[in-house]
Formats: sequence, structure tokens, C-alpha cells
Amino acid sequence: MKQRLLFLGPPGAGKGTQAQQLASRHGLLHLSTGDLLRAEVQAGSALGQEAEAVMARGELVSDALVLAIVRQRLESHQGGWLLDGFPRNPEQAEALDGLLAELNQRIELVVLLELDDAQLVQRLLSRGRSDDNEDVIRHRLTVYREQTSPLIARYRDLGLLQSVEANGTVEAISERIEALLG
Ligand code: B4P
Repeated sequence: MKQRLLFLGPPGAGKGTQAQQLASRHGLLHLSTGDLLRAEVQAGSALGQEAEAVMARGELVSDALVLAIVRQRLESHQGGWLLDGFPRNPEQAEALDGLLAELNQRIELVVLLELDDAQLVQRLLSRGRSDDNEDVIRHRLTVYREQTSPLIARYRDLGLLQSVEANGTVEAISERIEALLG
């Protein structure tokens, strides 16, 4: 079974929902940069204070901050992992390649969760997190299109990308993802 995975997709596609379940089913490290950043905000750390306003605006936190978090987690972990919401721009993807080369590891599968904007906005509005109001959601979708979506072609060209329809029940989507793991 593939053990080193990336989840890619627009905000609200269900990356966190699916990643959490899949990681716990297969004993993988679930590394969500969004969750880790929110934990830093909650703890009131220097890093969290820097991230808080950026996240509230729906923009991307600085690459250096996010990379420091990912490096620390991956360096201290043996075994499989699932990166959820990282990388989010080409610079982060380059940095991840460098880190994985150092660790002598490689990505085995990139799962792209696809959903139309109307459903994305609907899901996020019903979740109601502090960055889930309509203006911020629209901005996050623009940031996704401009900064994150170029990664689709990058991983497709590397032969790593598989797309999954992210509509339907959580269970139905899980089954589609499981079928890709080999
Ligand atoms: P994230 O925490 O990554 O969150 P997200 O993209 O908004 O949501 P996700 O796709 O995980 O959706 P979820 O499963 O929760 O990012 C938040 C912010 O953190 C970013 O805007 C940015 O500021 C910062 N950040 C994170 N990573 C970064 C990085 N690498 N670099 C820089 N900044 C970074 O699902 C959404 C909702 O839909 C939930 O309520 C869920 O219950 C529901 N749902 C899920 N599946 C469903 C289904 N099948 N049917 C109906 N509802 C469903």
C-alpha cells in the first residue's frame, strides 16, 4: 500500500475530513498544516501570533513558518505520512522535494479532491470556523486558484496525481480514495 501521500484540493473539499480518517485507518502520520497553525494560534505562541491575522484574511502563512513546522514533524517520524494542505504553492513544493531528498523519501501518490465552488462555499459556511465567512472564503478560493492550483500540473507531469470527485457522502469519497492506494 502507498504510504507517503499528499492531499491537494480547494478549501472545503474535505481534505482534513478524509485525511484524518485515512491516516487513522492505516497508521499514517496525519500532518495538517492548517491544524498545526491553528494549534499555535490557540497556544498564543510567537508563531501563532504571526499566523493569526494572515489566516483570518484567508491568505497563506509565510513559507518559512510552514516549512519549519513540517520539517520538524517529518524529521522526527519513521514510517508513512499523509500531508494535508501542504504544499500550497510551488515554493513549498520545491522545499518539500529538498527535505524529502535529505530524508531519502519520496511522494508515492497525490490525491486531488475536486468539488465545484457552490458546494465548497456551502460546506465552509456550514462549518463556521472563524475564517469561514463568505468574503474570506471567496478570497481563499482565489488564493487557491492563483497559488496552489499550479501544483496540479506539477504532480500530474510527475505521474503522481489521481483525481477524486469530492461530492457525495464521506464514506463514498473514502472508498474512492482507498481504491487508489494499491
Ligand atoms: P486548512 O486547515 O488546510 O483548511 P481548508 O483547506 O479550509 O479545509 P479542508 O479542505 O481541509 O476541508 P475540511 O475537511 O475541513 O487551511 C486553513 C488556512 O490555514 C488557510 O487558509 C491558510 O491561511 C493556512 N494554511 C494551511 N496550510 C498552509 C500552508 N501550507 N501554507 C500557508 N498557509 C497555510 O471540510 C470542510 C467542511 O466540509 C467541514 O465542515 C466538513 O465537515 C465538511 N465536509 C467534509 N466532507 C464532506 C462531505 N462529503 N459532505 C458534506 N460535508 C463535508
